[in-house]
Amino acid sequence: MGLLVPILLALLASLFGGLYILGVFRKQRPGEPPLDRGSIPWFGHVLEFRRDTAKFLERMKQKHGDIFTVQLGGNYFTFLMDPSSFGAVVKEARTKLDFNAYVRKQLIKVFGYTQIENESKFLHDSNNRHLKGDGLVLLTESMMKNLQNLMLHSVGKGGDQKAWIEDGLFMYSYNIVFRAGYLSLFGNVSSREAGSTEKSFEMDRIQSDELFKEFRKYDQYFPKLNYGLLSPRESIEVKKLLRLFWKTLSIPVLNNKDNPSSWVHELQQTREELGMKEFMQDRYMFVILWASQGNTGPATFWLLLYLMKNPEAMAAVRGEVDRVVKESGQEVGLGGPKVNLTYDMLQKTPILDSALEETLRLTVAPYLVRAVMENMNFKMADGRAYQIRQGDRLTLFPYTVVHIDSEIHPDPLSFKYDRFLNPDGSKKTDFYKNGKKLRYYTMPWGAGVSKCPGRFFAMNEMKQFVFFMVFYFDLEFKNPNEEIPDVDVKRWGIGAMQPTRDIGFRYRLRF
Ligand code: HEM
Ligand SMILES: *[C@@H]1O[C@H](CO)[C@@H](O)[C@H](O)[C@H]1NC(C)=O
Ligand SMILES: *[C@@H]1O[C@H](CO)[C@@H](O)[C@H](O)[C@H]1NC(C)=O
Ligand SMILES: CC(=O)N[C@H]1CO[C@H](CO)[C@@H](O)[C@@H]1O
Repeated sequence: MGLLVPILLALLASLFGGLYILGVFRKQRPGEPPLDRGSIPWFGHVLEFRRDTAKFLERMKQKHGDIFTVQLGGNYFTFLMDPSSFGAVVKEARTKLDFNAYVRKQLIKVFGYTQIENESKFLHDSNNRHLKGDGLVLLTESMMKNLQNLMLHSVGKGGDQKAWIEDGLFMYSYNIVFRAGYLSLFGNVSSREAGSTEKSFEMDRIQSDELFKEFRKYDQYFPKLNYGLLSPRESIEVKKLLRLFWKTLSIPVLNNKDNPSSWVHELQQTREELGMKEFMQDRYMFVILWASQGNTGPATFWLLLYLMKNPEAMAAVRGEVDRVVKESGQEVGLGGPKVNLTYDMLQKTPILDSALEETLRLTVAPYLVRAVMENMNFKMADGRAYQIRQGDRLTLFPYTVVHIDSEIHPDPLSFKYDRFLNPDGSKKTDFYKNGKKLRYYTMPWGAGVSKCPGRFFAMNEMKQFVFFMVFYFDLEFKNPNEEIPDVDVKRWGIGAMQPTRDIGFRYRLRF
């Protein structure tokens, strides 16, 4: 009897503790946003959220208004659905809303990588030094050379130069942009090692293609991996892939390459100097490969697809591209030199810029997540204030809230290549909601401290690829009545969306 009471008490305590952890007792306190825990303890709404995030958030918004808290897999996420209030999140101090606290956990879970002290400060320093200004010019030049190698190596080399070549538009775009981007950042096979320059170009083509095939496998597991939903068999497969990437990108291998970018070089150097173990440096190299190559290829696919579907847009972009080449004074023919597509030429393409911005609006859909570091009082643009609890996550999903809001972007699901152009040909930046001009009218790169540092390079890469495609080639759908495919809804929140199926197309030299 004497023992029974403490045992019962302990049981009760652990039962309550368990229920507490499952989130059963959490109630909306006065001043907090509406709370929707969902019907399943701990998991909350995670199934519906995963099935189609955009649809789920639309439903929650109808039900609760423009701020609410939902339970997802043991965590509470507060979604802010009012674009005019985004600035208050983006500009909040790091002591209250921290980006890195969330990223650190994801990096361990998804990439097996443990951050160094002051990781984000070191990253920012390197970004500022090498992804802008002169560093960006160099990277862009590398990208051009690598694109020429991958896309145009057989041009003017005999064979039937006017033959059509068939491929899948998604796989073709993703493959080329991934490989050229990878070679530009991580360096190419040295001619010393290959024996000749010609041979080194060929080895770059072969090795980058092998890497892409493996990367694509990991990429397809990524949504499940990100949510911890892999089956045991898939987990084993993913670990195998990771080991392969770590080997391919290992420090000795990279040290042997020619022309690595100063950005990647410095990121690695910093870690070495701080005494990071070499295996962890290798893992970091894959984090960088993933961040830099996972989105540009898919986004470029959509851009090319929308241009092919919209003859007027295609004609406008092609006219601009032809003019830019002509004005550069280059004589381009089959046997002659390839277009030297310089950084300066890329600054003279407002129509292509607008078509790209429009594509990103329609097809790039990241979440922006911030960890709430202390209880805070959050003020919305219209003056309402809410208590947000420490330990929760404040989240923005600009795709639903900004990109496809019909008040901000009329006829929001249509591709309009000149949506971001003023009548005088300059970049359009004034967009309104409730009569107020918006600072954040499209957000493919995120915002604030976590805003994508690679965006200038990314835009150049995508423009360079499309520039070469429309300048050098006639493009046709295999099926003349081809439709725009649906997006794979499992990828909401990750970045650039991918199509549910590929599109057959063919290309052949224009001249
Ligand atoms: C279309 C192409 C791209 C898109 C749509 C994109 C989008 C994004 C977004 C939305 C974030 C922020 C994530 C967040 O707030 O949680 C991000 C972060 C990042 N991106 Fe990009 N990105 C692209 C290409 C690139 C490229 C080419 C590079 C490198 C050259 C790059 C390097 C990075 C890095 C290093 C971060 C992490 C920043 C940090 O932790 O502070 N991205 N990107
Ligand atoms: C990290 O930053 C803090 C504060 O700026 C500094 O005191 C510390 O030495 C830094 N650590 C490293 C490894 O640089
Ligand atoms: C391409 O143009 C750049 C900038 O004008 C120049 O530095 C470079 O030498 C040119 N490359 C070729 C192959 O003509
Ligand atoms: C495709 C490409 O850019 N190859 C380069 C690799 O590095 C060597 C050595 O610097 C260059 O000569 C190649 O042009």
